[in-house]
Amino acid sequence: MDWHEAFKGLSSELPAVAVEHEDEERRGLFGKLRENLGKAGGALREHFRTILFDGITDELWEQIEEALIFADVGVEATVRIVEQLEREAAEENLTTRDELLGRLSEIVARLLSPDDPDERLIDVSQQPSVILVVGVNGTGKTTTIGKLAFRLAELGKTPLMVAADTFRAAAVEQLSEWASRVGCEIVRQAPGSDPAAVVYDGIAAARSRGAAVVIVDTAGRLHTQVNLMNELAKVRRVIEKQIPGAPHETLLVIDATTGQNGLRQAQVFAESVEVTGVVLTKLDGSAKGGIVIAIREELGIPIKLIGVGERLEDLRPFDPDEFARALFLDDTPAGS
Ligand SMILES: Nc1nc2c(ncn2[C@@H]2O[C@H](COP(=O)(O)OP(=O)(O)O)[C@@H](O)[C@H]2O)c(=O)[nH]1
Ligand SMILES: [Mg+2]
Repeated sequence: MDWHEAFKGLSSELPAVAVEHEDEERRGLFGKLRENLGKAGGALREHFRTILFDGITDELWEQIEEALIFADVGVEATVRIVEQLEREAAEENLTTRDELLGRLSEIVARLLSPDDPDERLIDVSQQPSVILVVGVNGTGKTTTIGKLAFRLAELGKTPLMVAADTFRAAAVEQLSEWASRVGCEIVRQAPGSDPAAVVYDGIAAARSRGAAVVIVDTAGRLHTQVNLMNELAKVRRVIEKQIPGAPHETLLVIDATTGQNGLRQAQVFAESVEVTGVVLTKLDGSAKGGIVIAIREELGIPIKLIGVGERLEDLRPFDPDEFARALFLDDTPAGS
């Protein structure tokens, strides 16, 4: 999936430079994802290599279940996936390793695909659009904002960053560094300021300067979790008051290496703020990848973006088919 397909509301006339860039990226996309996913995909494929596919037995299904659970897929989702695989294998007489893993990858891809394909898009159709970024400290919020702003700028949607993580002085500095790397504007105040006030200024600035997308960084930890959730709710209200219907996106950032703990974080945030999508980061690290499936299955929130490294280019739109193939299949499929 290409970047220009990841957004709702882009002009169909893309800057030439962005298109060129995407052409380059499309080449070897699959191999690159595989490479980027590193251990995340590797661990699961490795695990499957140890399974002998020499006959459809209960033991085979148990081994597949074990591999999925080990990869953070979660018990409920695993049971559902393996039951489906068993059913389809029986109906269609699938027996070989290639047939079974191929089907497993298809089942997972289906499961990861929202019923409405538009649901996975990031809405930047309003002028300005507001994207609120939330999540626990250290998950990769600020880094993701830098990477997302980079892509938006490339696609001709001028971003403006708002440093509403005022709790830590370093957080404002870090976001400012990303802004200068991307070459976009940032609205900030002194550390300790009221985040709602910074957001108010940010939206006013975006309006007067004609910025297309306002991306709001937020704190990931306060003195208590209740404080944090109250603050996020207040920030939301300030945004909504200035622009009815905003924020147009609330992206929850989750560190994939935290496994099932990431799922619990997601639950807490989803209950307090209206999360419209998940950004799953650090899939290039020691993550086992299956958490993508657990989040989609158990929370029903679409995964919109994945982080696969620390560089500006290391954010990608989430593509269920591509992702499932990278998790389960060894061979590069024809056509990619
Ligand atoms: N390997 C890797 N590191 C990441 C990724 N995203 C963020 N990081 C790193 O995670 C750390 C915390 O990121 P930061 O953006 O400061 O998190 P925040 O506290 O949520 O704002 C930094 O060292 C980032 O470089 C990713 O996709 N892959
Ligand atoms: Mg931060």
